[in-house]
Amino acid sequence: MGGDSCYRAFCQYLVESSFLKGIIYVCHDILLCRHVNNHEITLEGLGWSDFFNNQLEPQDDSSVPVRISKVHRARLVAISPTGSVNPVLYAQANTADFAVGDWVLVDPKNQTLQRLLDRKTVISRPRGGGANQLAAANVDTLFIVTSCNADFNSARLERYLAMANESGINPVIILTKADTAGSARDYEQQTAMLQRELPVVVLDARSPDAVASLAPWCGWGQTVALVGSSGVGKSTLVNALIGVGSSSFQETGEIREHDGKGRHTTTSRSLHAIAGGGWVIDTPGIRTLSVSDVSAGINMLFAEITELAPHCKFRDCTHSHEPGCAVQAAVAAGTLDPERLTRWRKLRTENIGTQPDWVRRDVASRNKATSKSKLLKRADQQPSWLVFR
Ligand SMILES: Nc1nc2c(ncn2[C@@H]2O[C@H](COP(=O)(O)OP(=O)(O)OP(=O)(O)O)[C@@H](O)[C@H]2O)c(=O)[nH]1
Ligand SMILES: [Mg+2]
Ligand SMILES: [Zn+2]
Repeated sequence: MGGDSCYRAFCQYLVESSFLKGIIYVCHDILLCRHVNNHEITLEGLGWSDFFNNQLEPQDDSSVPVRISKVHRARLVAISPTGSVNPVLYAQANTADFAVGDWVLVDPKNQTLQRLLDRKTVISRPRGGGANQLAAANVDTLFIVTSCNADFNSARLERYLAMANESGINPVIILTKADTAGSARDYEQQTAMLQRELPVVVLDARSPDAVASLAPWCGWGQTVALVGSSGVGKSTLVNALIGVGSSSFQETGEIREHDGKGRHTTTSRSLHAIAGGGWVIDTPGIRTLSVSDVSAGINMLFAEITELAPHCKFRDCTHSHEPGCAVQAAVAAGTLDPERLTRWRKLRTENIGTQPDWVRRDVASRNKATSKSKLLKRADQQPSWLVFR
């Protein structure tokens, strides 16, 4: 091999090698953190608001806020208006206590992490042993993604909706792969009936129009997160939002031919700048979703049942066999879908079943007002309102 071809082979190796890609990604992270599409990053643009500002104490004067963009096993990566930061964990801190999207205070001299600020919203999942695995924090809009194919499942979408409602995150259902479905309109109609005033977007995630369809929820200071099964197109949408040529490009994977399921291509959560403004969190595909402690979210999701319940003869009516049941009467009159009632019962039973014993006992003995916040305050614990299994 002559010198020239040796040189070309070496260049080819550099271009293809993961070593070089790694260097490019690191450089990109550093550059990206100062500018997004030539716009200077500001705290407010990153999602900072009065909610966080009001948590600052006089002793925080020497600290600066940064936003977590990646949580690795042993280290955190964060974004700040002055660049990329690797917060140094204090002795007792564990990376599992932090979520992508969290705001933390660091000492600007040595990047030592000072403290975690309270979250506006959070999505979490139990890891077993009572501990929760955090999926994302401080999310404004949850894009619940499913495809116009065998992945579509009303009961699963209702679970995501209950979880978003409970956390105060604005839900939007994204129906991908409209290009492969004969009747995307049918999927859209079924979805729109799941909750009042529910925004539903039908799209081909690979099409250039996808970004415009999602624009109403993305923008300066806004954070959106994508959740859904593996293979529905979450990372494809992230890539569309962050823009062509971005090196924080997410890997996507073909779905399996025999059953149409994804291959769990994305394995960690990450925060990315949207080309048109705002931030997007990509998450790994979820296999099965169970709920826990989402009573208020279920009531909002099934508003038509919630509103009928006070008209039942018995205050603790289960809407199954009781005389004078307004909900059963609505089913008989054809104004309430019996399948909705079945799904409501299943979700509610599961939700009550996963609550701690002390909550169930308090709910059963209806002695006095036992609002959820009072119960939680008493037990001095945060709700685990979402269970992924
Ligand atoms: N035809 C079509 N294919 C799509 C669409 N959206 C995504 N795909 C394809 O579906 C496959 C899976 O897409 P991904 O973006 O990797 O899916 P994901 O939800 O991120 O999957 P995980 O990372 O495994 O959770 C890829 O081959 C995409 O090109 C769409 O709207 N139409
Ligand atoms: Mg993915
Ligand atoms: Zn009833």
